[in-house]
Amino acid sequence: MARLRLVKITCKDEQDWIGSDEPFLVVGGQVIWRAEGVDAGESLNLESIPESRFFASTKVELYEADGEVEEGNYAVHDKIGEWTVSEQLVGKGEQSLTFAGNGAEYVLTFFVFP
Ligand SMILES: [Ca+2]
Ligand SMILES: [Ca+2]
Repeated sequence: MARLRLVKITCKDEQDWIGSDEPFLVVGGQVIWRAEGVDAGESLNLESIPESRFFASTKVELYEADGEVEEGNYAVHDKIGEWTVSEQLVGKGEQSLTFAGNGAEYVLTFFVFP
């Protein structure tokens, strides 16, 4: 068992060409965070999100919403990227992953605790 604790997400490049982004994060198939009005250069604090517990590994996906977000039906939105986070990162300190796709780039910072 491991715990994924998110720290922050930074938008380096927006996905939407006009206006701001509405990014959302999916961990283990569930939306755990979403935001509106995100612009390039912004960094958002994620420390209030409850930790996600997982065995062995969990999938972390980042999308940019165009319209309503329906649980389990994420493919209609713009996928920025996905990573698999494994328990091997336990005790390795603060980690960051870059999600880049569909013209966007975001960096997610997190810890994996035992
Ligand atoms: Ca979009
Ligand atoms: Ca959008």
